[in-house]
Amino acid sequence: MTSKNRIRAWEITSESNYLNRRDFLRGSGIALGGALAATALPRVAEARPPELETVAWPGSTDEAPNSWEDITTYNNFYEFGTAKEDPYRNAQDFVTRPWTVRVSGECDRPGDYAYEDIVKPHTLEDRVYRHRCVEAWSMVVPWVGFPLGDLLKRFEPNSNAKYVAFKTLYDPDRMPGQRRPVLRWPYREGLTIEEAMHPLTILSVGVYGREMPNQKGAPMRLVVPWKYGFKGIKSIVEIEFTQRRPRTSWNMSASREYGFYSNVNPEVDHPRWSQARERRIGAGLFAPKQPTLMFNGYGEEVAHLYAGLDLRKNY
Ligand SMILES: Nc1nc2c(c(=O)[nH]1)N[C@H]1C(S)=C(S)[C@@H](COP(=O)(O)O)O[C@H]1N2
Ligand SMILES: [Mo]
Repeated sequence: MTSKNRIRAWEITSESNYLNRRDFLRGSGIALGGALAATALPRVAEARPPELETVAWPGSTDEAPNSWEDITTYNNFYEFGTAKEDPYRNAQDFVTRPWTVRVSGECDRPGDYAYEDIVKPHTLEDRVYRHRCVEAWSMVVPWVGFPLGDLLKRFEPNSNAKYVAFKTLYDPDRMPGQRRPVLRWPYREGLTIEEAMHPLTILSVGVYGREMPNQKGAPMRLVVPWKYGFKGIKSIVEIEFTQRRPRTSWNMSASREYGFYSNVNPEVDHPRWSQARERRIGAGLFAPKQPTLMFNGYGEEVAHLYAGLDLRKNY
């Protein structure tokens, strides 16, 4: 079934609440601060991205997704600024077509692939995942995507491919945050080949049944639900199969704080704060923090990937 002829859980819950709330606020002229902080942001010209044809993924969490507004106005995307609302403000005019991804390294089908070549052969699924940032906040996001492994297999990785490295676009004219050395650009991330092939790991091309909003990582980004959010590299232009473990941006800037694995782990604190609890964005100002789950709640599916590893050392 496609998105045209069925109602998805979030269509009856959060998105329509979101629309109603916006209409209500517009009608009444009330500006609510604090609890609805995002609503009080000065509006920028925001066009809703086009709808996509999708199917529901049976494994989605049944937690209520965050509103469209939460997931598109509270973001980390340092290429567009370091404040949470900067990507919403500064990425609206970012043009992501045409878009090319360079595939290289230990595989038999390297080359430059257009966005369409990458996405067209795959069935797009609505996958609602918990999303946990290392800053101890979390959301529930209705991603649109497909298993990254299904894509990677098309490039025919060889037996030397032990890791997969990703890079974000480097273009300071289009990504103004790159004019300052906040990170060493381009943003880089990496996974072991087993992590990259795991069926929960998706290449995401949208949220809420629509194409990816720019501030969320258009046109395509990684989503690894059992890892801290920073592993989810946005606006990918390079995929490389490597024999050696690739360097990653946050590890390069603060290796004591950000390891290669970055599995969500309530028992291993960030050196500067506890990781035992998290604040659910949108739960309201006075909502208590909730306990963080090992592997963000996906342990049954992924713990075997780390059998025998000391997770205190391999953070
Ligand atoms: N290219 C790029 N990817 C990135 C980031 C970034 O600054 N640049 N921030 C990361 C961090 S820290 C998080 S928590 C998630 C945030 O994703 P979201 O805005 O969809 O919540 O994106 C990750 N991917
Ligand atoms: Mo993050």
